[in-house]
Amino acid sequence: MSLNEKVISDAIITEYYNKFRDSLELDVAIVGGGPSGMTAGMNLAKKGHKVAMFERKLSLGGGMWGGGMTWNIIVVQDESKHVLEDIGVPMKHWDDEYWTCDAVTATTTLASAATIAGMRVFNCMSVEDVCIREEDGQKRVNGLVINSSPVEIAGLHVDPLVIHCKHVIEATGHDTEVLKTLCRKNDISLNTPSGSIEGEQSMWADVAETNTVNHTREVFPGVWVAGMAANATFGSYRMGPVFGGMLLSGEKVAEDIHQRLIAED
Ligand code: 48F
Repeated sequence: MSLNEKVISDAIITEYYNKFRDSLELDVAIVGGGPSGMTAGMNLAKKGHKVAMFERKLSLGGGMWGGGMTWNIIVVQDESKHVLEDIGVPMKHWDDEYWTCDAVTATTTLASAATIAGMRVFNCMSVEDVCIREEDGQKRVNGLVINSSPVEIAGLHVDPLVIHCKHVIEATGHDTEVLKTLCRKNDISLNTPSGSIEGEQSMWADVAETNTVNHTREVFPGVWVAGMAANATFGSYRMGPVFGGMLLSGEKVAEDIHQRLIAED
């Protein structure tokens, strides 16, 4: 049998088109494929929700590949190790409440578990804005404005496309890109002490890990923060190369949105 290039192209075009078209209306759109976004996507997909992830880079994983300073070992605490253990990542006990694992195994296994659970991935796709609506004087985000990352990187003047969703998870990490755009372009107030993004403080791992989970919540109608974005939004400290808070934040946002979706049904 000889291979036919046209058939191969047809397979790619048709399958991608079908996936994209079927994702124009989502339950949950996740921006950013770091540990918090991937954990959230995996759990939402496991609960049967229609969830897609938009990631600027070609690969999922965010800051997870490089452990600390490119030394590719992940450290997590007792209370979060189940997230990786449950999907088959071998964990090694280090000391007291600390566990380690291989960063590449953790990143690839989490990405794999999320996609096999049903999370759709649109990698090489940058979120440049949100879609906003006003009803009865209340504004709400109901979608994402997306563009191909090569278009963004080349600085080409090409208009984006839009997908609609019931909820957005802002998981873009330290930069809180989605929220920054939302605040810059709209006369709105976030559900934070100042009404704006508080901004990240310097390193204090112990406090930051707990705060990351506590600050994982809806900060504007339709927009939830998770991972480092939750930390930065509420002005907490950075925690550096310990990943438990990211995983637990992903779990929490998935559970909270799951409950909301059930209530809204
Ligand atoms: O930063 P990142 O890994 O997010 P996270 O889940 O985890 C943070 C940790 O990696 C680490 C840490 C651990 O203790 O502090 O930093 O909070 O991943 C964020 C992802 O979002 C993508 C970016 O490429 C990265 O993979 N991203 C950022 N802005 C956009 C985006 C955007 N506008 N559109 C699409 N993807």
